[in-house]
Amino acid sequence: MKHDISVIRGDFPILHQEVYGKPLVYLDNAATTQKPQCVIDTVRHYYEKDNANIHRGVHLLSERATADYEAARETIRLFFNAKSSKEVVFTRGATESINLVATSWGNANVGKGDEVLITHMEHHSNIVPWQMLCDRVGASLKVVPMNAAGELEMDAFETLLSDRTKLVGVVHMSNALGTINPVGTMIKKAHAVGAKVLVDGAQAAAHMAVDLQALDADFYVTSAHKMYGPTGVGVLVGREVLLDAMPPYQGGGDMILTVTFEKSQYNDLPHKFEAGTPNIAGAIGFGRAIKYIESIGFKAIEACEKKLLTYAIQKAADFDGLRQIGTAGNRACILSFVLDGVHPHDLGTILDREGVAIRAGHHCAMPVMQFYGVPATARASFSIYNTKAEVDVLFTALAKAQAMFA
Ligand code: C6P
Repeated sequence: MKHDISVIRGDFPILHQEVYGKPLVYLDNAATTQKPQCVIDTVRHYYEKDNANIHRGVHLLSERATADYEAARETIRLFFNAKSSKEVVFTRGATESINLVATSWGNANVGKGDEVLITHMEHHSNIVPWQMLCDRVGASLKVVPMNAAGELEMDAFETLLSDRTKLVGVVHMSNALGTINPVGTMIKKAHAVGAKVLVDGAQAAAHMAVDLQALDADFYVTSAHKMYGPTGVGVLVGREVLLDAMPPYQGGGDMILTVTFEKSQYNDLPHKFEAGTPNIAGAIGFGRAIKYIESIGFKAIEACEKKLLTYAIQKAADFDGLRQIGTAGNRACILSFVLDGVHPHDLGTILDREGVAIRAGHHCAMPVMQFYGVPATARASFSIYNTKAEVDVLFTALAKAQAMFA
């Protein structure tokens, strides 16, 4: 479909407001994207017409809620080209998905002397659960270094891989730098030494097509709220044979077939990993968000977002005193930077008064900040509804901030 910016902006009611008397320029999409009306309507419709618990009731509302929840799972399966809906586990989001794998798969498959290999540009969500696992079982955490541009050192990656490597955890697209990592190549090399691979797709999934069968990842995780969907819901897409062999992550309702005081028999996939009442409205809203992405198509999304990023990068290069943090050849949608003489937090506050929402901080990627020797960066992150005119507003506001601190 053609990317008609005015139609797309019209889909997002929140964008049409003023903050501090200025038109809102929302450039914090890596933190969370805004929601189109169709997603808002879907969640609202669920609560107005269908609200019931799933997989339990014999009444019509429960049947409708269950059918919509499972239909959302199928939509997500098709979107990621997973082999089976058994491979699509609803979670609270990318963070919970990684914790699930690190706990359930990790406890069963990683032991003393083994290694977990992650990269220097991981989000804390893809560092801390592995650190916790290594502490529990006596394994070591190894880190693939990156270069000054914010690209992984692939030679070092190959050197670090060995038959001790049990798992490689890698971010598909860095939230702090925008770098898109060569995950396909990394998966092949990791598999060659017998390691499994978890790809953190929290940022990537809204910006590029992900074909999990082609990619051959063992685990892929993401969050709906970065893909125009609701907060508090996401998925773990895992290889069926691995998920099947993994013990449950949490015990409770819906994840069992039978329970006696002596023993419980666990439910089939994917329900084995969905203990308790899930975020039903969220999952259904996630399915609708994916249909929304599909209605635009990644060809149009990538073309428009690339134009916008190229424009922003050029403006940044021409801006005196601005240092870009992360200049990888293959990157998407993120402009991370520091401005001479202005702390990123002050910058965030001044920009806010100009109507421009960015994120300032360490972006839950403290090792990236340590690498560049900065406490924080300012980060503008773009989405399908942003315009060049908004990028201009950002840079006008930056000039104002610079002048205030001069
Ligand atoms: N990054 C950002 O502003 P959750 O919180 O579970 O939805 O997603 C965690 C997560 C995992 N991996 C990556 C690459 C991420 O970017 C995030 C979330 C937000 O950059 C909030 S810190």
